[in-house]
Amino acid sequence: MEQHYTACPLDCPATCQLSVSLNQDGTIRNISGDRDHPFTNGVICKKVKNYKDVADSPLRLTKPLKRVGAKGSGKDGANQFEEISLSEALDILTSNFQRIIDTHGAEALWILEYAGTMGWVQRRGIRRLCKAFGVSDMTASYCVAMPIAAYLAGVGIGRGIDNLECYDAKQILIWGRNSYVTQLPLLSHFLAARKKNGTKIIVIDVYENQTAKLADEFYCIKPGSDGALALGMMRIILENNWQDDDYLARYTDFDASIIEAVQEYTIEHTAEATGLTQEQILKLTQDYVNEPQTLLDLGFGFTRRRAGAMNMHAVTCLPALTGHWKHKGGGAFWSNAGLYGEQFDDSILRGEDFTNPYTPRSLDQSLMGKILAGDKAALQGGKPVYGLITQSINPLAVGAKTDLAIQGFLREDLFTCVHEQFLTETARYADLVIPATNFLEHDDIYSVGGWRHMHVVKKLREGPKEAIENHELINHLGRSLGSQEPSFHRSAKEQLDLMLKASGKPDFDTLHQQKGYTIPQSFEEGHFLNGFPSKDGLFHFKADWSAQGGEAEDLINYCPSTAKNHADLRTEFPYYLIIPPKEDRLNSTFAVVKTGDGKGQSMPKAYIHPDTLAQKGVTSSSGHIEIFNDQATTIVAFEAMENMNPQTIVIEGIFDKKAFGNHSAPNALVYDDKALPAGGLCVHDIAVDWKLEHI
Ligand SMILES: Nc1nc2c(c(=O)[nH]1)N[C@H]1C(S)=C(S)[C@@H](COP(=O)(O)OP(=O)(O)OC[C@H]3O[C@@H](n4cnc5c(=O)[nH]c(N)nc54)[C@H](O)[C@@H]3O)O[C@H]1N2
Ligand SMILES: Nc1nc2c(c(=O)[nH]1)N[C@H]1C(S)=C(S)[C@@H](COP(=O)(O)OP(=O)(O)OC[C@H]3O[C@@H](n4cnc5c(=O)[nH]c(N)nc54)[C@H](O)[C@@H]3O)O[C@H]1N2
Ligand SMILES: [Mo]
Repeated sequence: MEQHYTACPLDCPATCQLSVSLNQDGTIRNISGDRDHPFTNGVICKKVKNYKDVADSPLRLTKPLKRVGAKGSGKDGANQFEEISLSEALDILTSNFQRIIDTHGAEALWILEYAGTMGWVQRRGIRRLCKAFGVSDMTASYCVAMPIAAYLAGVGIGRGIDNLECYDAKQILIWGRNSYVTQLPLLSHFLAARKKNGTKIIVIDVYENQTAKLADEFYCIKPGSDGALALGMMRIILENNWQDDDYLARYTDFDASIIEAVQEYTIEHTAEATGLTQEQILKLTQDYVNEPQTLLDLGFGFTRRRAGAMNMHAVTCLPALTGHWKHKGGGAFWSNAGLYGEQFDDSILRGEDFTNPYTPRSLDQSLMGKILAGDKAALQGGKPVYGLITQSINPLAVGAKTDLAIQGFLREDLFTCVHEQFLTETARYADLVIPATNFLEHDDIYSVGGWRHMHVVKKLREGPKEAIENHELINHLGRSLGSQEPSFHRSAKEQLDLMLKASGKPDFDTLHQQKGYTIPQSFEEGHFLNGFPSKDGLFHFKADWSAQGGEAEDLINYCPSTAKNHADLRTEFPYYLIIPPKEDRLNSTFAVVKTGDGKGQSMPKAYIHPDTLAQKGVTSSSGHIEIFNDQATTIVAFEAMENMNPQTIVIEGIFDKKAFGNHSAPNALVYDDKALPAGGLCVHDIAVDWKLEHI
């Protein structure tokens, strides 16, 4: 059986290199992790091993759908549809977009894209509409806005050490990342390092997640207290003179003002803020200081909150203070997103090379509910949105305030086109649904966020006859709306070839032949030993938040002592709800086949501390609870969990709304208040109350 080289298109930092065999009819026979790839190393997660359940699902959309009847007149208050041909669908799309441009101007159209496919050309090409016509652009903020702000403020770029240095590390500190669930190949390297070298694995989280269960030590802290913990550790380090003065002088902007700033974080105050004991804080600090070869593996998880960027910045100060960056296996890693920006110039994919390109406003995806509701600030004082096209995103399931966003889609004066593989929650509310190809059915390149490799993969089979790839749909729209740009006549592969050439890299076929491109990185570059990639070459303890999107007045310069969680600002809802990823699904991608109502399927479940249950007189360790705040109410089964922060409730995974009966899905409880300094989706910063539900 022929094994084909391809890559996982899903939004996980591992971005595994896959070996796929197909049946004669093109359906998937087998998927495995490619052993040739040093980072994938033959390991893939169970869900992608079974990805054929999604990629070849009978639920796959094969025909375009047009809304019939009034908006919201279908089952469950969504729309009703009839099947139409692809050419009719393309005509409807063009005529509606043209009508809106003629009536309101192109600014009244908006694009939305995100993480359904991480392929560069299929994902980024939609932005050509903004450059060619002035269609409103989208600010991608969901999970990247906070960590990127933190990295730009301190390190100067979003990249870090080579994760495979875990084999040189003596200790790995996994901070706010659930690697077992969210990036299994990396964790399997960590576990192999432990087996081989006795490397110690420490986890800092707010509940005993599956990664914490495998760790040697687990520190369970209060949500949002990571900044306080880091500053408390810094105070102990400075008090004991454990800092690396030479390193600080040569590589950082450290001065006496930092010593002054951390004084507030006495061990008593830090214990109070984090919920840890003083002994724990001291031990963690000593263990960190005594082992320069400590790899800090920083997750998105602890940044998904109002002050998440500041908390992450404070944590990145630790290896700078101790000089751990200098050592093999030492330093920190969150993502290598910035490395690809240095290596590949994607401006051709985005249409930035167009003649007289427009620079339209860019509306924040995390504010979709407000934007569709006509909120002036969210619209940046510009036109309301009258037309929308989405690709590779399911915003009515994954965003904030999803009930409000659904109301937006139901607006009579809004035209929505959803380009999708499935009739998702968002597609169900669209005026027009166009079937999309999947990763086996188009060419693309995929960057490995967790390492330093670009996969370059070719289409392996044809998609459904009436499906169209993202790139070709945008090509069609560009041409039919009258653009003369040659870009709208090029294939995905031609676009990629031009991009690779502009980036000084071999062409698509050559790179495909050699199974992608591993970015060379020296020890010095990975560890910033020639200086940090900031303007002055220094690591910044003193963050200039105003350069990262503003609102500096809300923050003190370099420490988050004034910054609170959104949840702390709503005292009438005293519990913290966090809604992180779950092992058997990836964002909303598997929710279409794992609906939570089938036999043997995983169901949404809330983990809650027995003391919290006791606060409301609940003595059973399972049952159902209603969880609510001022935005929405959801209902889920609960299970008591001892090893978690007592004020916290955890619901893992994104499920179809139907799994919550007549109630809202948990994302409806997510606020769209601004995360500092540059926005983002605060899925782990939700204030709620709860009560027992008798069903
Ligand atoms: N409760 C909760 N909500 C969250 C999060 C959380 O942890 N908890 N995490 C947030 C984060 S970090 C992220 S990144 C977002 C991700 O949310 P999204 O960006 O919406 O990502 P997915 O749900 O993976 O995929 C969206 C859709 O893309 C479609 N798709 C896949 N490939 C293609 C393609 O080639 N073309 C087209 N047209 N469509 C395609 C899939 O069918 C899928 O329905 O969710 C956020 N929402
Ligand atoms: N199986 C699976 N894998 C995924 C995804 C998925 O949906 N399913 N989504 C993918 C995407 S888009 C992304 S962005 C990544 C995200 O992956 P991660 O970086 O792992 O982020 P999360 O899973 O959101 O959160 C990780 C941990 O942070 C913890 N946490 C929450 N608040 C705090 C806090 O204040 N302090 C500390 N210390 N910890 C806290 C949560 O309890 C959770 O255990 O995963 C990717 N991988
Ligand atoms: Mo994400």
